[in-house]
Amino acid sequence: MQYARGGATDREHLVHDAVSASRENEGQRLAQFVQLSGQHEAQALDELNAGLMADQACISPKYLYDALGSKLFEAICELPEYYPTRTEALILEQHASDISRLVGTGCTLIDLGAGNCAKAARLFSFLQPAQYVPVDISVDFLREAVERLQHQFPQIAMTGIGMDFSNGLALPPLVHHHHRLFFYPGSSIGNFAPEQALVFLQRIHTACVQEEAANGGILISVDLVKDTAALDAAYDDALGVTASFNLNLLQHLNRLLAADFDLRLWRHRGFFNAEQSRIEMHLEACVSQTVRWSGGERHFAAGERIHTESSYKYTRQGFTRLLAQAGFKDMTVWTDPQQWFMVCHAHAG
Ligand code: AVJ
Repeated sequence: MQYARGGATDREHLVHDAVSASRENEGQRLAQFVQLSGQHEAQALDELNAGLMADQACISPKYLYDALGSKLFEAICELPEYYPTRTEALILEQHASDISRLVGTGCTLIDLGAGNCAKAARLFSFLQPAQYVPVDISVDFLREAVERLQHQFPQIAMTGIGMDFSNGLALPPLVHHHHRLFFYPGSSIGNFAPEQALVFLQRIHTACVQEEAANGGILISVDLVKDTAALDAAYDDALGVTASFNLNLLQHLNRLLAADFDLRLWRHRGFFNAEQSRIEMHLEACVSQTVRWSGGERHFAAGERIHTESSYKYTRQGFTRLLAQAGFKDMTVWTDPQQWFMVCHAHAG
């Protein structure tokens, strides 16, 4: 299969770089794929550089998801300690008919952070979307998943979009306005601090009602506050998969920045910070060392950390309040019997 490859451009906003479709299997429905460049490459490098040089070094969690990182995250989802994935799957399975009654059929299903697209695929038979629009930063990973899925569901028009939506949600015109359902599963909204989560939800709300489109809504999952031991275990598993996922970020930086991080000199930290109601992931220097990369260098003392992820945990009330503040109405909430995780549907108009 051949694709036109769109690289980063130096235009200011999200630019429609490349639309492409599979040429194999003429006569069969072809998945479209659009790659959007949200940031100058140089700007991204500046951001990484600034993060590494900050008093408290930090790197955005989006850098966890190179091709290997996306696979390691899939492995995390299989871990006994990592309850969110299976709990969400149970909730979605149990309430799929309720969801389809609220949403109706024929929607434009926009899947934010689609990854392997498995969660949305399980809803297809219930929702019968007219268009499926998986969006993910991990472009090659997504492209493969969409191709596979299009063969499986030839009746659904599929438009894969490779983009970083953390700074804006400018979708290309190929994405229908009619009856949009934004599906934001996995509790990924937790990567935003609550103030930023509100801004992001407002952007989704705007994207639902644009062009006077009717019937817009959101189907979103949130991880709930629970006892600390369960949270700690979920982000520091016995097998060390989360540790590998976190450490792989350094490997990604080595490639992006021509850095010389020695992965054996760093260790994973993952724990619940109750005051901030968030999981924090850090990479901690095991020994004093100097790291060099193209454009900078830094000395790290033993025990010094790079903050790589925050994953905010909400209460049911706290999160529905946020949705209401963003303009959403008619909330329906489903949880598991332990109330560890929640899935929420709300209408935009
Ligand atoms: C994909 C952001 C929802 O916060 O639980 C899993 C990422 N990090 N284990 C989460 C993650 C470590 C995950 N989200």
